Amino acid sequence: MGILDYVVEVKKVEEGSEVESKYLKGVRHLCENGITRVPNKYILPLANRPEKGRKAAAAATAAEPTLKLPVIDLAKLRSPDCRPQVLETLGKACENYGFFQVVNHGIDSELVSRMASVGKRFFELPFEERVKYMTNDVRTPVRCGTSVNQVIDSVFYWRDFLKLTCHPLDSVLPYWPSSPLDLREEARSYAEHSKSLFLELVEAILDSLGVDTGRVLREFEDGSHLMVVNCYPPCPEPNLTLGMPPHSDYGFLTLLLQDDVHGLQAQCEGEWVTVEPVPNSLVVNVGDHLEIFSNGRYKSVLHRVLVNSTKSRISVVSLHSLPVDSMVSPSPELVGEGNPRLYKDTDFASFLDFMSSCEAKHKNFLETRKLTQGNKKNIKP
Ligand SMILES: O=C(O)CCC(=O)C(=O)O
Repeated sequence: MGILDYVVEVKKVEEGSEVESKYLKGVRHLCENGITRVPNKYILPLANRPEKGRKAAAAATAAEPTLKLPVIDLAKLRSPDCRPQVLETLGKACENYGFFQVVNHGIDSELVSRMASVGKRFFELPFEERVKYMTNDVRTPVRCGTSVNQVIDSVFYWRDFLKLTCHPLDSVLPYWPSSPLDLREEARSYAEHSKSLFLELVEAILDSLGVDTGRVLREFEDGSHLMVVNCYPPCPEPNLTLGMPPHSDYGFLTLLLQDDVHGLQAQCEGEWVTVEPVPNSLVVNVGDHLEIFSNGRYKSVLHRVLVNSTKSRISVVSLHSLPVDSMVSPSPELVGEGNPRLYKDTDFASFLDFMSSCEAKHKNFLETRKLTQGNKKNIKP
């Protein structure tokens, strides 16, 4: 769907209901027009709300159980003496939490701040500027939208997003927003650094799994890379809604830059725990493809985002994986006697189609895993 289709769609909805069209324009637009209650469109059924009985004002504060993620120090990873110990910590983090935190990652803190700042300023642009990039076509190199999948979400989530395809960088760059004026330059530089960091982390992860790195690493160099800037404006009744529903990420690894506002929660031993923002660090989580590749040893864990009543929150998510035309399967080294193959081969493109056709709350890998595990006939020994 192109921009004209989008405008037609907004218009159609407008004719049917002026109220509905407001929601397609995003949460920021809604807030700019002044609201004091959460509209029905965003009110989750009781069972899916952040926490029954949770006080609105206390949303996403230090009163929530918080999680200090295992820390991976890249400076130590690069030191031959310390590397084995760091690889052990990394392996345990991926097995037990599916999440870890990277410090001394080498991405200049000024660049990190400039990226967060330009992302924030994009959402502060007038609606007329942002609407240019609003489309439901998931194949466009730039896409601005709201909720998770605004075409099929029955309940909307309190989140606006800007998605930038980052590979191949030179070809997609001319499509990225030309406003704010520094967006292309900062996002390009951040994307390049994020890719290098991803390659370094993947090499360490393959090492920690005992997998031959050469062949796989070459594939990742040409791998898929999507950057998502998320904006979660303050919400008058944060106990009624979520910024993002429980979901897992489809890729191999996700690198998350979050500002100092609490919001991200990961599922840990059946409980939702808030991931404590740590200055100058990046949060990294295992994606579905790594879970498949590791034959279930590393876990792609459900996570969600809470909103709060006072502060706007910005995050920049970098989703990295294999090339889109590749097949994702358990690594041969990790399948054998005593280690039956747990996942069938997954064609990346169909996986993406499957994901984009699901309602947000079903958009998690556990559903797919149930399908694959239930369908044991298709699982090769
Ligand atoms: O904003 C966050 O902290 C997490 C966002 C997220 O999970 C996503 O974009 O998939």
